Amino acid sequence: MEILTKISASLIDGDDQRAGQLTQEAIDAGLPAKQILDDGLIGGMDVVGQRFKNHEIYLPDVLLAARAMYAGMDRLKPLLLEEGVPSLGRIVLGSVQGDLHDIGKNLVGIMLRGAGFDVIDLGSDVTPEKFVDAAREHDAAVIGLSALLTTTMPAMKKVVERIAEEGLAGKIKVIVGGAPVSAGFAKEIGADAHGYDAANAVDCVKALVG
Ligand code: B1M
Repeated sequence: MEILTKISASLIDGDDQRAGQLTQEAIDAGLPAKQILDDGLIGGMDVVGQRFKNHEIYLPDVLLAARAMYAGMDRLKPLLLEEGVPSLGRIVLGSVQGDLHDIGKNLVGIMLRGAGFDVIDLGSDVTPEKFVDAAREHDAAVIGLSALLTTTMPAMKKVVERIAEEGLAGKIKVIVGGAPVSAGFAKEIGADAHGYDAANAVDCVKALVG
């Protein structure tokens, strides 16, 4: 679909104004929010990631693309959030220690809120102690961890270990996700679930809270 290709292109160009405008046009044309997100915005970001990996573009270009992604997400947010849904439970969410990537984590937060969860978002670069302290303080049933770097994935294991050290194993469940994180890795570190995308994260958290 042409509009989705244009949205991807605006992201690749790092043009936040255009990304916002085109996303609005797609919404006005009646395209489903999930399709705009997956095939337009995330599709563009995948190309950016590939070009960055191949050294065809540099960090400032990726930052501009992230800004454009947020401009699009801002327009989609009201469509992904449903008002008045009773709370299904509380989840503490964040990007793990050392990781500043927050776009995917924020999408997961939006979708969870949209599904009726009470989300306490701790932001990015969150220490294991902070995750567990916040879960205890807010009486959260689940901690959601996001990592985009292979070097920050071990921080997920530290959160699982910290939960066990504090005698909270089984009481606080852990879901992990992010591009380099697999179901196998989740199992290996003792996490309770792996979400492969934001919608799947919602299904997993629903299953975790019963
Ligand atoms: Co960075 N970066 N980055 N970056 N960046 C990647 C991740 C990279 C793969 C690029 C590449 O080389 N191709 C690479 C990692 C390589 C590796 O570890 N093997 C990389 C690198 C190297 C770096 C730096 C080290 C670069 C440098 O400084 N030299 C640096 C690290 C900074 C740090 O964190 N300490 C860095 C910095 C940045 C920016 C700040 C410029 C920017 C982030 C801006 C921001 O987040 N506010 C950035 C970006 C944008 C990317 C790419 C291009 C895009 C990430 C993204 O937002 N994708 C990325 C390449 C790529 O992934 N294609 C890359 C869109 C987002 C919707 O997808 O986050 O995967 P994602 O989330 C998905 C799923 O994974 C899942 O649901 C989401 C929706 O479907 N999901 C969960 C995510 N979290 C979940 C949690 C769940 C469940 C599902 O449960 C709780």
